[in-house]
Amino acid sequence: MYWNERYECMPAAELQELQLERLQATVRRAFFDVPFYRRAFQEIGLEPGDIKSLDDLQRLPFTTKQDLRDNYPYGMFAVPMSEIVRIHSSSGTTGKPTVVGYTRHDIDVWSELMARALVCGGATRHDIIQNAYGYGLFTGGLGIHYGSERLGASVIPISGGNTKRQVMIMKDYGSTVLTCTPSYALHIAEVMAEMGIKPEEIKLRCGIFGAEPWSESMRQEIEKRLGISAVDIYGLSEVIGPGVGIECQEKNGLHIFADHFLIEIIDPVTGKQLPPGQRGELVITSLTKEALPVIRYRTRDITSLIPGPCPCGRTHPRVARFTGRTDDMLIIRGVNVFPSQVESVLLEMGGTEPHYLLIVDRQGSLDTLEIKVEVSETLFSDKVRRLEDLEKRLRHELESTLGISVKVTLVEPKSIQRSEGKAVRVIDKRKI
Ligand code: DLL
Repeated sequence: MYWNERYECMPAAELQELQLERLQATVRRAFFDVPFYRRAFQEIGLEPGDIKSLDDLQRLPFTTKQDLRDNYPYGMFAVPMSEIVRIHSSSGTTGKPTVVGYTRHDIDVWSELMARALVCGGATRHDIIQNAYGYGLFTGGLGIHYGSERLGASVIPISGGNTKRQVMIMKDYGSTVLTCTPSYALHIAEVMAEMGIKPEEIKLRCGIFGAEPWSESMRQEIEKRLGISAVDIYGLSEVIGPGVGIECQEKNGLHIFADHFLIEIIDPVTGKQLPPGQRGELVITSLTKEALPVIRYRTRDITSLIPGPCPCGRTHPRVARFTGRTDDMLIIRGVNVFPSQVESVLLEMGGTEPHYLLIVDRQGSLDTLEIKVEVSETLFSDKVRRLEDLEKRLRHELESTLGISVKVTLVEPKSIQRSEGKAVRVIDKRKI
């Protein structure tokens, strides 16, 4: 049930002591080995010795993605290049990608954390793990791969894409765990159904899905279609990659591995820490990273701390399912809209497929939101009346959830582009 019980279930006081010791070492390393941090600390008159308690974390300045970009590619590294054994980078959908580096020790810690994450998510060394996260600069593929090997499971390094082959291998090789983005899992399920293969004919029992936001209803949909139990895994390249946090079998929030990552939830506007239960931006400080220590890194990911202990026995803090990023929140006619809200409505209503696209545009001075959604095969061939009814019901439900008027366009099954990695859910024509 645990990979490393001593650390995963460490009593709170002991964990805090370890965190403080590691925080002080990280701050020292950042100050002495990264000119960017030294300058940032000196600007506010802060010295490493000033960090005397975990509360002093709040005295440290934030680090942003822009800081990494300004120091592109290697300027934030705390070790000489001769110590770097691996380079990855973030997906970089906007602007220059950020480049991250790992020492041999970093890779060792990452593999260990990934093994821990896989066990927490339900995998064992007896599993056959079909790893359909992309291998390459993206951290998903190699992160899961090294963790699976550390765990001692049998990993199939299939990477993303070639979906029919994914299904064939899943069936023939007897894969028991699938790792990929939730949107790709859904696509695999769809192709499996097209190939006439039923969930009972495969050995898959567990899915470890992340790298993009997904709703609780999407989990249920994927679980049903593949006949598995699915958990949510979180991470980001700037901090390490996958393995920052994951759900346990309780499926009630993601445990953040707090012996390696110190977390805060802040109000993204004021920068002040928020109490458990309140949604805000997740900020992470790495505690053991050598090559690229990050101090109070603003992830832009939105979540909240879940108060109280978890029945699984792990003492590490839990955060709620991510609702999106501060920068993928759409502001439409002054109202905040997250694509995940649309996803929940569509899945709860039924009659449609969980494939959708939000198209934001501007007519004159007025923002418009069109939601394209695929209807299910049976309904599509049905009477026009029923389609009109569905469209009306969807529009009503979406408008009351989002608080703005929307246009719903029902489109043919399989007409929205499928994802093999991170799904594109929004086209904002106002920015083009
Ligand atoms: O997506 C690392 C990863 C790989 C995580 C495999 C999980 C599984 P990046 O490409 O740097 O790294 O993108 C990181 O993806 O800041 C979030 O916005 C988003 N993200 C990652 N996991 C989740 C999740 C990898 N479980 C960015 N829920 C992060 C919601 C997620 N968003």
